[in-house]
Amino acid sequence: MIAEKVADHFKNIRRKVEAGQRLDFEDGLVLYDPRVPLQELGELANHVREQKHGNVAYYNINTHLNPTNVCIYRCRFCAFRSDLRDPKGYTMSDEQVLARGAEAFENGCTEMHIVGGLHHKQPYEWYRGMLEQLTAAYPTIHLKAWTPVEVGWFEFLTKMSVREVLDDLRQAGLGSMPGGGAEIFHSEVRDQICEHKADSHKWFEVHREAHRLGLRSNCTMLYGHLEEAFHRVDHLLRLRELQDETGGFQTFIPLAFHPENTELANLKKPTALADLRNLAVARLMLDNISHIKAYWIMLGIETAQVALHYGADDIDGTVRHELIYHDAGATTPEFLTVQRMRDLIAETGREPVERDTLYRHIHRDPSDYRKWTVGAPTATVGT
Ligand code: V47
Ligand code: SF4
Repeated sequence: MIAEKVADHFKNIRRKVEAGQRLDFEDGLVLYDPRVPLQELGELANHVREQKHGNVAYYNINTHLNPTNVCIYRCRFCAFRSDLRDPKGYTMSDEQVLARGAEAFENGCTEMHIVGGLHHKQPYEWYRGMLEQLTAAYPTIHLKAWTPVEVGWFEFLTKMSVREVLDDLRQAGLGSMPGGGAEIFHSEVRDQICEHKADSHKWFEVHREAHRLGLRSNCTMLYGHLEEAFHRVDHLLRLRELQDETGGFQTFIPLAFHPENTELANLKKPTALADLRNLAVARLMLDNISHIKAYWIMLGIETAQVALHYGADDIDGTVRHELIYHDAGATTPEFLTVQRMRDLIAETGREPVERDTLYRHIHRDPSDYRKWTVGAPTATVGT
């Protein structure tokens, strides 16, 4: 497309967005065209973001738990995984998992984000048991756990259906599902970066079933590796389609590829400009997903701050014990204090609001920060 055509098409996109009309595949390709000025794209995404969320920017108080890094798969973008006998390999005992629960409780966490490798020697009961034990010991902490990759593995281990596995995990304490394992759905790319693990059909089957059971979930897209713009637009449209059907996605998180210590270490990490473009395009294309998350661990604090004016309304949580990005070269701090989190949002002119995993407002007891009450959901999921 010649430059004038791109400019005309972008004008048309602006008219569509202002009229509340849905963007299509061709529009998505134009938004990714570097000739569309990032500043103008950001302004349009910010317009939608403010229509949906006003001046509010969300954060939560959470921690990560990666119970093992031993994994049967070898995704080419992954620096976290390990073999069983590798000195880096670890698998947590029940006591270690519970100690993490105790630490989360002491820190006032409302959420534990639990994902890890697929350990070929650990039974399904180990994975399920940790949800059950954490829920029994710390019932106020929401467990956002496992991706379709793990659920597919549990299906294999137990011979239960996806629905039965999810129902069983829910009874053990599963509160919702994180967005991982999505990578890039298009098989041209997926077959090159994670050929063996859950394919796009499995990923959508698991989220569809989870939504049918009333569980909420998140969704992601890993960008900046072997994919091209049309793979990304295809990815976003597939997510939008499931959201039309179920309304169960809460937030979309674009994930920038970190190449260090991976099989794709020859590639460069995406620039901050690419990060902001991905966030803005997502805000414009995913008209039916409420929240866009600028995951500060991955973006860096400065880009996450700018992102709050490029379509994002959430910067994730205080986070502790993050491994997936730090193993792959992330230089962000290991965690942020609540005050730092609030300050960095306030510095951008946005109003910091603490949320729980389901985007309900959290009101802390001023005399004991480990006690809180929960307000109404901030927005209907799917709007
Ligand atoms: O699926 C793995 C990605 C994901 C690398 O739901 C990498 O709230 C970049 O899904 N460089 C897991 N990305 C993380 C994830 C997530 C993170 C924060 C919040 C939520 C949420 C979900 O991380 C994986 C994969 O796409 N990943 N290795 C890497 N080297
Ligand atoms: Fe295993 Fe997940 Fe890493 Fe793939 S991304 S190798 S499934 S830990």
